[in-house]
Amino acid sequence: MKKKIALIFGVTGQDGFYLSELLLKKKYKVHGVKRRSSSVPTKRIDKYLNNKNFFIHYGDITDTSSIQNLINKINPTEIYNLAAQSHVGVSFLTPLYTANVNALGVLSILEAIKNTNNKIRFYQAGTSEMFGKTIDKSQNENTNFNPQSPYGTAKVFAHQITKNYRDAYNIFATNGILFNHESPMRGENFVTKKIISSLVKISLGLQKKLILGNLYAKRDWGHAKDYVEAIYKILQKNKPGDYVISTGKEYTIKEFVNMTAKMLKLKIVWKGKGLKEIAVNKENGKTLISVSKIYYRPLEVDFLKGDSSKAKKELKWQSKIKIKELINEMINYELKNLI
Ligand code: NAP
Ligand code: G4F
Repeated sequence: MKKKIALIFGVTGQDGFYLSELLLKKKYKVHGVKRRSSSVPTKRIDKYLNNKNFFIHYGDITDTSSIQNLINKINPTEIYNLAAQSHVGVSFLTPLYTANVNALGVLSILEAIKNTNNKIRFYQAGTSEMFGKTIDKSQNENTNFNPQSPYGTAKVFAHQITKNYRDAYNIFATNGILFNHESPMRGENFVTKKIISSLVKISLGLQKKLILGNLYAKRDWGHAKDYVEAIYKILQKNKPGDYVISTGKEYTIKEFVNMTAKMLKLKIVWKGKGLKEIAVNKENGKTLISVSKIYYRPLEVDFLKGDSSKAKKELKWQSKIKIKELINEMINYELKNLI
């Protein structure tokens, strides 16, 4: 049988790392797109660079010509669009840029598919941030979108335009609606990675303090390795569709801190309220964690908890890795990299 060919935009990111691993195991030829950067952007995917089925190309989803040229050259069976300015907080500081990449970039890929080969299957990396401020206690494919950031708003456009190209041009265009997923490969400025890497250093005496923003937002955190399996399954269905991918469990940021501290045997006690809230070391009274306004966002998504019943039924997918296993793996990765 002819090898399937995948083209991944966003291959250098967290999900790009795990998706490449999965597709290479499934004997795909994997083509990934990296952006030009002044430093080496392929740190995460270094280990694939010598694989004879892995190919890397320069490109950018805001550059329509580069997308069109890559599709013409590679003629992929499947395109996975993981590329995005993926930080919600940063999207308030760079709203036009975020819209350009996260909304128009997606339209450029869809246009290129339409004009080249409308048999190419397409996955768009949608997000629970599209639900934003919601009244539904848990969110599924029928929950209304009410995004609270330039990031979420741009992703709603991407979601809708993907559906639009599916219906108008009969393209196998699909949307994942993925809730937060983390791993040792997570970017440094997302809250889970920041908490774990700081508390590991604090526990070893290598850092004095961790400063966070809103401790009371709730998130539904899964493992990226589980979630790329769902992404793959979405593209293997007979019909294109949209799927919520989540664990169905939610925790506050403070609960995440407490779980991490406990695993590191760091004894902390919380004191105070609001911007004055702190966590002190129970043994010596020193402040280990405090709160600063600089990490608050102009608007917050207070809670997110997914309902993945559709994915369970139609994709036979379920999140496997539990939150404590995820934290444990992330802690061990940090420790290994400090030694
Ligand atoms: P990530 O680690 O931030 O990776 C984003 C990737 O997009 C990187 O490879 C980045 O390249 C690339 N990129 C950014 N702008 C680009 C552009 N203009 N052209 C081409 N590539 C560009 O994000 P992730 O956690 O892997 O997430 C993957 C996708 O899923 C993103 O679209 C994100 O919005 C979405 N998502 C993530 C989550 C989550 O919890 N992780 C949940 C829902 C949805 P550089 O390495 O050069 O920066
Ligand atoms: O880790 P976060 O930055 O992730 P956020 O905003 O939920 O977005 C992530 O998940 C989305 C899926 O729902 C993705 F679409 C998106 O690409 C990204 O992967 O923040 C999580 C929560 C927020 O409520 C934030 O206000 O943690 C709160 N928080 C508190 N202190 C902090 C901090 N967030 C960050 N990044 N840094 C802090 O110091």
